[in-house]
This record gives sequence, structure tokens and C-alpha cells, in this order.
Amino acid sequence: MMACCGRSLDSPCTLALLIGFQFAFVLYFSLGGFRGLVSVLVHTTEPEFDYSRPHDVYTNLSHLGAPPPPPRNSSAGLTASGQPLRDCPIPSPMLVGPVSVHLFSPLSLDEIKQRNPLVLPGGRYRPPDCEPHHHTAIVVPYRNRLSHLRALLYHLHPFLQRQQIHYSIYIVQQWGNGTFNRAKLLNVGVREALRDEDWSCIFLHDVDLLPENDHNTYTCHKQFPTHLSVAMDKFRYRLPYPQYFGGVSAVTPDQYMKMNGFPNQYWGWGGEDDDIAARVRLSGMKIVRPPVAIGHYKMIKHRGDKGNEQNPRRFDLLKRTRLNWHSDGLSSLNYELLSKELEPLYTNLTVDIGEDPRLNQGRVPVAVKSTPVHPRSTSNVRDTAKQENKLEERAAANNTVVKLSEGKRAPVQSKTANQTTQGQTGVVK
Ligand code: BGN
Repeated sequence: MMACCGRSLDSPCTLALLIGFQFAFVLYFSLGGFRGLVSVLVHTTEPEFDYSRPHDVYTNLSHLGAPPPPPRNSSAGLTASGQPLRDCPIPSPMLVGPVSVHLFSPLSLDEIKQRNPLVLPGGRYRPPDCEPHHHTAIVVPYRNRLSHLRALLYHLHPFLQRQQIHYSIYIVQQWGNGTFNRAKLLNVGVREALRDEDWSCIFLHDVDLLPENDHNTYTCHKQFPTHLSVAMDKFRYRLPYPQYFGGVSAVTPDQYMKMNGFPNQYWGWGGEDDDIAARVRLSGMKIVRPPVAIGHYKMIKHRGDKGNEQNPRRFDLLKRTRLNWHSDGLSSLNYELLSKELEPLYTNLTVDIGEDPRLNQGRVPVAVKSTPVHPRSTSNVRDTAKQENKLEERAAANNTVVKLSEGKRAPVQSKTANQTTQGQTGVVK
């Protein structure tokens, strides 16, 4: 070959080489550059789904005809006749793939409850006829988006029941009119959900995102945080940028502790998800994702929220994540839980998370109440939590609502990451 091409530039051999290079060049770009080439060479076996013919999201739910399971105590994992439950099969035989999405719920909250008879107060569910492998709390930061909440509940309950997991939906509602703080509400939700149960997985879920494929299971990766909403219609069903971690993501309690939770300082829209993604890397982990063909989501379109304007500080904050992530997060979390209500389809946590301290410089606070935040001993926090849990169990049994009384409205000061780990993350059921 070298001999052939060495002789002269206009030899047929040189010409063939030139044409060959040109052809390779065109092929490289028509395959979508480097990524496309890799996917052709490595031959990734991406699953394929036909999204043009989705199933109704309530498909197969009638298979779950059994009455609600009795409250789980010492007889957990047993059938009514005392026999141990079989393990739920993996994957769930009830999965159907693409499901239709209603951006507005066709039903009222009462009607949604009737369509989901096995959902218990607080939005809890456990498969009636098998022992689930996964125990997932879904935490949704929220304020003033009732129509989105209804669409989410209409969609998510049947979606999750077909996955045969044990789950509960927590709506974390920011009290007052101060600037919205998504990441801090997530911290509160994780903290409060772990008081209820030793969840093995915690989902961080935007209220306006509806999953389109039930093979996208709401479970966690053992080692690494997961980003689920990899293909949103808003971004033409692809990641907007490689490190994107917004929308829907999931962590185990251990992963959450490892990254010191989420930042508390992002008031307003944007950047907090990028900070969380940076924490994943800084704490020595990486982000894992389902295939694009599975991670499809539809976003409910809406105008920008009042009180959630773009945060102009997000660029500065992001520059400092490397320095701040140890000091700002779960370890510095403080808030006041105003009420915890076991609604038929969700647990409603109303919380005072304070206001952006920069807004209040030189001003009288508007939404923050004057209750001082008392430093509390860990045992006090634990005792209060125990009492609250007992109350809530009783309420769940009676199908009633728990409001934290005025006297019990103790400001909640987070334990340190290590303290919180104790007794809360070790047990994986
Ligand atoms: C990004 C935002 C994310 C948001 C995505 C998708 C920022 C920080 C700028 C450096 N990040 O631009 O928070 O989830 O867009 O909308 O604004």
C-alpha cells in the first residue's frame, strides 16, 4: 500500500484512499459523530417501545382485587391465613410499557381515591399478595399547584402499583409567600419520610412530571444516585446537557448522607439540581440513568411561578459548591414542621423553611414567624419524633388526620449526618 501510494499523488491508489476518507468522514457525521459511532460499534441493545400506542395508565389494576392488607405489625409478611408471602416477581408481570398521560386529571381527588382502593391514608401502598423488594418514598416539593398535583396523583398511583413496590407519596408544601426553595423542601421531605419508615429509596420528584413508561421502575441503584427523567418532552426526549440531574431523581438514604443531602441556599429557580449533581461527584459517586427509550416523561406546561423567579445568585453559588457542600446541606438543615396530614392519596407536610436571608437584610421578616429556633438535644428530637409517629400510626389506623398541635409545633433542628444515619438507614427490608 505504502509503495503504491508513495509513487505519485495522482495514482489510482491515492485517489481511492482520498475517496475512502471522504466516505468515512460523511458516515461519521451521519451517524451522529462520536457517540453515534460508539453506539454502532459497541452495538448497545437499547430496548424499543412504541409510544404511539400507549396503554391506559389504569391497565391491569383490576388484578389487584384483594382488600387492603391489615396494618403491618408483628405479622408483617404473612397472609391472612398466617402463611409467609411469596416475594414479588422481578420484573413485575403487570408492566405494560408506554402509558397514556393526562396533563389534567380527568377525576377529582375523591374519584382518584375510588380508582385506587388499595391506597392507604397518607398515600401509602404495599402489594397485597407478595412481599415487595423495594420500599420507596416519593418526595414532591410543592406550593400552589393543585391541578398539577391532581394529575400527578391520578397517574402515579396506578403506575407504581403495577410495579409492585411498597411506596408512599410525601407532598412537602412550603408555607408562606417567600421565595420557593426546592432543594431545601427536598431535604425536609427526606428527613420526615425517614422518620416514618426505613425507606430503601427516596425519589425526588417534580410535581409537573409524569412518567410515560412503567418499565421505568421507581427503585434505587445500590451504589449510585439515579437520574430518571432522562428524556423529557420539553427537551425533545433527550438530556439537555450531560450533567442534568433535574426533574426526577433517586437516592438511597446512604447515598443521601454521603453527599450531605442537598443545598439549602438556592432560593428561586435554577441551579440547585446542578449543585446536587456536583455533590454526587464530589462525594465520590457518579450518576446512573435508565436507557433513554425508558426514561420518557411529559411535563405539564405552565407559566413561571410567582415567588419562584430565576435565582440570580445561582452562578455564584454553583462556583462555591466544592467549598460549601460539607457545611451546607443535611448538616445545617433547620425548619419548622407546621402540620403533617395523612390525606387519602398523600402525606401532606406543611413546613416553614424561613426565607432567603439575603432578602431580609435590613428588613422586617414577612413570612417567617418569630418563633426562635431552639437548639434541641438529639434525644429530644427523637422523643418528639417517636410521639409524633405513634400519633400518626393511630391516625392511620383510624383513617384520620394528624395536625401538630400548637404546643407540639417545635422547631425541628436537623441531626448531623452521622446522627441521622443511626438506626435509619441500616435496615433494608
Ligand atoms: C439549567 C438550570 C437547571 C435547570 C435546567 C433545565 C442553572 C444554573 C446555571 C449555571 N441551571 O440551566 O437548574 O434544571 O437548566 O431547565 O440555571
